[in-house]
Amino acid sequence: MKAIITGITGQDGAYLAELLLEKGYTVYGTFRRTSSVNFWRIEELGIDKHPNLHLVEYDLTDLSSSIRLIETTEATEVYNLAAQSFVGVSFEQPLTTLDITGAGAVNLLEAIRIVNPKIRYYQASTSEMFGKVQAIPQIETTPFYPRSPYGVAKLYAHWMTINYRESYDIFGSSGILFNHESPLRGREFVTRKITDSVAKIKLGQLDVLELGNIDAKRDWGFAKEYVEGMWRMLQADEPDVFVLATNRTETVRDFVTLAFRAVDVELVWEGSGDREMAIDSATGKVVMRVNPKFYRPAEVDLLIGNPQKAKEKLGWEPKTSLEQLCRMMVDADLRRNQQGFSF
Ligand code: NDP
Ligand code: GDR
Repeated sequence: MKAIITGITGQDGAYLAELLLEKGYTVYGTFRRTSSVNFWRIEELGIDKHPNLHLVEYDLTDLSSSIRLIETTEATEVYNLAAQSFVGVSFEQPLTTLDITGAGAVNLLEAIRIVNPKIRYYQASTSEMFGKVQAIPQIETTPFYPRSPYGVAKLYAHWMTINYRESYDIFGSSGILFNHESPLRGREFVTRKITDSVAKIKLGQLDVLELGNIDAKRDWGFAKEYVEGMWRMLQADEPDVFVLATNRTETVRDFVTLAFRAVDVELVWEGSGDREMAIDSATGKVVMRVNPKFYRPAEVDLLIGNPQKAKEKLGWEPKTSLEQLCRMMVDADLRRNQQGFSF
């Protein structure tokens, strides 16, 4: 059992590598050449020196590099997790996002078609493809309406995966994953930005957390459980499309409340719109305020997914509640900030 994971330096790549190593796979995890590569996630999981983990330099935008990767590793499963995955940045860098997040997937599909069409391929699709949602909750057959260059690029990769399945009989499955978070989440994403800031405020290292649209509603699950779903998709008899989600949605504001509650701070909310803020009820200090600089040109207002198909066909279901997830993230950030480092 040999698997390639593109994007092993990311949140999901690290958890998936841990899972596959536990299952006895040899894992080829790809990373990009940068001036200082950061392996903090696989180090935190304690798998960076695992004898069956091979770190391979690779860029998804390079077809020849993709062909070599498939050829030299002789992998039987490919999990394409690499992406420019930050929605906010995709508005500033739409073409780079298209190259990596959209066309990059086709480099891998082409390499599979050329080198070994028997390889099973997982595409990291996203609830961002539903964008301006056409139904509540969203399921596999809900029409798509992406609202960002990221969402549009992911939709292209999603359909190309289906196209390669139908045209060349390649086992390509897409997981339409709703937001999934963890202590390994990047700090640019809202949940981790919140938990890291709450930890810093608790420790007296920061005064106030600034956020953009706190009315946005998201369906947040625990990343470690979602990578198990990815693996199950590639063990199924047939390639398919599956939604992984919790079927619960909350606002960013609710997540802020939960995170402060995890450090025993109850909030009082004041103002509205651009002037909304949250005050520590015990001290009277402003600990969160809205800053319009974090607004996006177009927003996804509400996401909530029904994972019934994954439950029935893959036996997958989420287990960790949002309260548990939030507390786990705040605890990890308290520990890291106490120790004086936080990635
Ligand atoms: P991260 O942003 O944490 O990780 C993305 C990974 O892609 C990093 O390892 C990054 O490397 C790598 N990468 C970026 N550009 C390239 C490139 N040109 N060539 C090779 N590797 C590259 O994302 P997540 O782990 O959160 O998500 C994994 C995948 O799932 C992504 O495709 C994301 O879009 C998708 N997804 C995520 C969801 C979520 O809620 N987390 C929900 C639905 C889909 P580097 O460290 O060098 O930047
Ligand atoms: P999202 O995640 O765009 O859903 O994409 P993100 O955490 O960035 O935003 C969630 C919501 O929070 C609002 N928001 C802020 N977001 C950030 N990052 N920073 C802020 O200060 C802030 N204030 C409010 C956003 O406007 C948004 O509505 C994530 C990524 O992992 C994608 O790769 C993935 O495909 C989707 O989840 C599912």
